[in-house]
Amino acid sequence: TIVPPSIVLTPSQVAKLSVIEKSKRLAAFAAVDEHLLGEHRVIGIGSGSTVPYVVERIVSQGPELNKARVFIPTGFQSKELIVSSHLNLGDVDQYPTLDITFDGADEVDRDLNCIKGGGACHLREKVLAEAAKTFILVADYRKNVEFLGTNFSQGVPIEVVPFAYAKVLQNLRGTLGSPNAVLRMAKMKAGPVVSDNANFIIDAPFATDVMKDPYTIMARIKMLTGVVEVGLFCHMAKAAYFGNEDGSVTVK
Ligand code: ABF
Repeated sequence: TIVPPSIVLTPSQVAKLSVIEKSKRLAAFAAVDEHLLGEHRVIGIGSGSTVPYVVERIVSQGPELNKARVFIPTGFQSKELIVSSHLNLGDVDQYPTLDITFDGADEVDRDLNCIKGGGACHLREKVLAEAAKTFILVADYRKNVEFLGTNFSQGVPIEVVPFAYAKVLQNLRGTLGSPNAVLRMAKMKAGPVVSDNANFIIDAPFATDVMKDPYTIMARIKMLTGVVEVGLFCHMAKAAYFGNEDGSVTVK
C-alpha cells in the first residue's frame, strides 16, 4: 500500500535533520505552542523553509482543533502546504482580519524589524502580516542579528511592476544610495524572477548606517512610482523565535 507522505515527521526523520533544520523546527514548535490559542480561527501561513514546521506542529494538534480553523496562504507554496496537509484553505478576500500569522524571515534586528522577500513572496506576506492581530516570526539562529544586512547581504527585496523596473533601478542606484541594486534573475539567467503577482524583484543593498533605520529607507523606497512593496517589515512583529544550535530557543 502507498502511504501518503505526512507533514508530521517520524522520530527517524527528525534524527536525520541537519542542525539548521532542527533549529528551524524548534523555533516553529515553540512559536506555535506559545501563540496559537484555542480560540484562534483564522491563521495566516507564510512562506519559506521554516513555515512547514509551523504547519507540522499545527497538524499534530489533531483534526478536532483544526476543523474549526481556516488557513490563509501567502503564496503558491503555502497554499500547497495547507492543501496537502488537509487543512481548511481560505482567502484574505473572505477573511480580511486574521487572528494570527506565522512567517519566516531573512533577518530580524534587535527591534523586531525584518528583511523578507528572499523568496519573492513579501507583498502577500506583508498583507497577511498587516491583516493579522498578531504576527509571529520563526527562524533559525543565523537570522538573529543586531542590525539588518549583517548576514543577509543580497539587499532589500523590492517588488516592482515590470513596466517601471528600469526607472526604479535607476532611482535606487542614484538618489536612494544603492549603487549595487540589481534586477533578480531566475536560475541560469533564464529571465527575471516573476512573483506570484506577475511582478519583478529588485535586490538593493544599503550601507549599514542606512539599515540601522529601516523605516526611513522603507518609506523612501515605497514612494518610488512603480514599487509595489518593500521587503522591510518595520514594527509589525509581536515576537520572533530563533532555534539555536544547542537546542535552545531565543525569543525576541
Ligand atoms: C519567507 O521565506 C520570506 O519572506 C523569507 O524570504 C524566507 C525565509 O525563508 P526560510 O524560512 O527558508 O529561511 O518567509
